[in-house]
Amino acid sequence: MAQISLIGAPTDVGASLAGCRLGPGALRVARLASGLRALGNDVRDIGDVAGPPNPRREPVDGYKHLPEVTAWNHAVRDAVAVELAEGRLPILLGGDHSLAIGSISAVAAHCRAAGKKLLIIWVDAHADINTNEMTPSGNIHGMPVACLLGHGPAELTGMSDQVPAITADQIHQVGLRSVDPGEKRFLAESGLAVYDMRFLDEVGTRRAMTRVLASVDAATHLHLSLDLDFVDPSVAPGVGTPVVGGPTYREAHLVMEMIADTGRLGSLDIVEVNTALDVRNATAELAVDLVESLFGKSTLLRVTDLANPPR
Ligand code: B3U
Ligand code: MN
Ligand code: MN
Repeated sequence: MAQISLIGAPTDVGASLAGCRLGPGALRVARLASGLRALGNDVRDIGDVAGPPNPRREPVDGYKHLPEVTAWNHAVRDAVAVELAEGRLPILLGGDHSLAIGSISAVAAHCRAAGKKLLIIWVDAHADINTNEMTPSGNIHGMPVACLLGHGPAELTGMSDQVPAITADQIHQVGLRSVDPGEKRFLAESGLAVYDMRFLDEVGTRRAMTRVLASVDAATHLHLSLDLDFVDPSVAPGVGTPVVGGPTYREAHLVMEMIADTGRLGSLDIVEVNTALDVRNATAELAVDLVESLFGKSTLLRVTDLANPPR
């Protein structure tokens, strides 16, 4: 059982469309806290961090809303750091995916101080590894992975205790199916592990996740960055940049269940739930279902034998 802290960051300053600023409220309405409590966890909702409104300006130097994205990320980084220092498991309720810069910067610094091995699982339809030179949109929610790897404006690359905040071997991406031309090159050059949709189709979700989790041991801190546009839009319609051809409801659950089985989840981002585009809060409810699986909800009582995982 975990001691969980919910941290809301109601903003869409990094996104293409407005609406995911309503994500934290939608996740709370979908009963995230009580769902986690029902599984035996201690849950504290610290409320929402504050930041500037969405000015809806055009990009400057290839970045849309850089000062606002920076301010929100400072608030998120500081709140996540406080909860980690108290030994709690922070769940960031986004908000758009640019907020993972602040969240993961705090997690990376915490892991270095605590002597933990950080592994980030980035579950997304997109690679989010654009720079201001490659971006087709200027939206910073398409850039957090690049910023965490040290490619981006100093305001965003310098959020952790060192630059870069993480190295490419610390991040595995799952579910990609929309990658821009510059991102493809960057991914190839950085050697980042990518389990794209073709890989999931050909090899299967279970075998892909077995590989993702192969290095996990007792010293590992797993961070899951869950962009809801990972799931097929037929199941998760409430996202700003839906991409057809994503995992089904059950395939997405298997990803969560296999992470749960490791017992090593240390922090989580739930991002890009866009209530303005959603259908009867279905995407927020899906997110809560997925998070319940991530925290061990299962149909049957299960005894996980990590030494002898099923092949
Ligand atoms: N790669 C595109 C689209 C995108 C990235 N992340 C989201 N959409 N959510 C971009 O604008 O960088
Ligand atoms: Mn994303
Ligand atoms: Mn995405």
